[in-house]
Amino acid sequence: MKTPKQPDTDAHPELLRAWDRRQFIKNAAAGTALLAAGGALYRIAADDMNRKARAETRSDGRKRLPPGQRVIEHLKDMGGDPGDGQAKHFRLRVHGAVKTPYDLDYAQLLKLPQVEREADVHCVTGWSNLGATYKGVLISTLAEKAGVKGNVRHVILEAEHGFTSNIPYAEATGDTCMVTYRMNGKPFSLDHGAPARGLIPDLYFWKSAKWITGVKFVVDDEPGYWEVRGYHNHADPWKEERYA
Ligand SMILES: Nc1nc2c(c(=O)[nH]1)N[C@H]1C(S)=C(S)[C@@H](COP(=O)(O)O)O[C@H]1N2
Ligand SMILES: [Mo]
Repeated sequence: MKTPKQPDTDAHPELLRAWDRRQFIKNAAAGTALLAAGGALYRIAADDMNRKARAETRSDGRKRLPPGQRVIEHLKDMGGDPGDGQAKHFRLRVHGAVKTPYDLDYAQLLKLPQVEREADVHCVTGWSNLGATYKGVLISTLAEKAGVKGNVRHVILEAEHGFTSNIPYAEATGDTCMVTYRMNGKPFSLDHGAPARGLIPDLYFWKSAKWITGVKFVVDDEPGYWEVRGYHNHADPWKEERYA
């Protein structure tokens, strides 16, 4: 990899401030400033973020950055069909092969045990967002309260307008998988799933249903919206399980 070179700040004095790395990475990732004058700078800063991430190893021994991914500083809006985004209309149905199905409104969701987890997310289109803090209720907490039957093997996240995603039960009940309503202390914007979304960080991000309306525990798998449209049923980023 090439060593970053300081830009010609005599010719482009406006780049001086941007050369401060933190400031620059922020601007570059927001896609705002400097692209015209600073195309080269943009690449340098991105190289730097990616080099750092590629050198890191997770506590589970996997590389921080899965193959074929590059780091960006914010979630990109990947679209989808939103609900109205309002907490007062939120209902989460917890159901399926369980002893006690139940509905939660937003206040009831907040009364369950809350967790905060730092997580990396990886979009199948090639971007990753690293180290954001998500707050919410673990899917394992929802499962426990429902009394999941012994033969359950899959979890279906359900969202507004019929979107679904399917996750193996053992993975969906992992320590970072949750229904989340805060990212870095802030509510999600409507584009990103307000008032609450699923979060399954260790599978490609399409599994993380925005505008979540239900968590269903099932015995037999039910491939979801993207899974029946050519995407991989499992979606492990470290195995590049992108397409079926
Ligand atoms: N309800 C719903 N959730 C969804 C989607 C969708 O279309 N509808 N798209 C998925 C995809 S393909 C991705 S990559 C992520 C993107 O989340 P973001 O827009 O917050 O980055 O949401 C996932 N969750
Ligand atoms: Mo996606």
